[in-house]
Amino acid sequence: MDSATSDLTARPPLRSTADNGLKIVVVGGFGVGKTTMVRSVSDIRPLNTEETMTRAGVGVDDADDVPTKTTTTIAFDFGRISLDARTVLYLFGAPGQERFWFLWDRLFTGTLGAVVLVDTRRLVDSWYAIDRLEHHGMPFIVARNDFGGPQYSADDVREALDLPETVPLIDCDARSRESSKEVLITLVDHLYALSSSARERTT
Ligand SMILES: Nc1nc2c(ncn2[C@@H]2O[C@H](COP(=O)(O)OP(=O)(O)OP(=O)(O)O)[C@@H](O)[C@H]2O)c(=O)[nH]1
Ligand SMILES: [Mg+2]
Repeated sequence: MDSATSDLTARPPLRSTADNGLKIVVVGGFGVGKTTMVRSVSDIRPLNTEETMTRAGVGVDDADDVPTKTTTTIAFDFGRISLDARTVLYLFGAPGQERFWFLWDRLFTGTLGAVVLVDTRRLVDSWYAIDRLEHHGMPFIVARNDFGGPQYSADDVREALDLPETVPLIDCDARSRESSKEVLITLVDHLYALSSSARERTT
């Protein structure tokens, strides 16, 4: 058996009891680890639309802060994870480069919530994502991906991103399946809390 096949069989199939499917997007600036997160957490072999960054992108692709990066997402990433016997998340990773941002509004269609990944070395790159999500009225959480950047306090990050206390902010390592799963659980808990309080207000 080759490694690709064994990799696939190691991933659990979708449970027959799964009847609660939620579409989730992972957004954020260029190179913050969106594709890495979808890859690390997905139960199925993820679909990626990665292309090699060539010299043609110099001056267009802002790769100065991520010098080890050789590919970039040009459409979206797709993965799937079962959180429990009933709940399955369909994960879409957005492309981070500005020239592909026009795809985001389409990706948001039917989405219940979002993870905004941030790199503390480049917090400003996440402003656009937060702005778009607020524009769409879409619930989201913020996850600080660990690139070994400055260890700002949570309050400093909230202030820099103008994040209200009601938006969860957590730390993660997108390369770790467990850590990425924790991010998704935090988002789903947040979505349930929001829908419960909305229900309480209407009763
Ligand atoms: N140190 C560290 N590196 C990471 C982490 N997550 C991702 N990386 C690395 O950062 C680089 C960028 O990761 P990607 O997942 O391609 O980033 P992206 O946000 O999908 O990038 P675009 O789609 O091009 O915007 C890769 O080389 C990853 O290996 C992390 O948590 N820590
Ligand atoms: Mg990507």
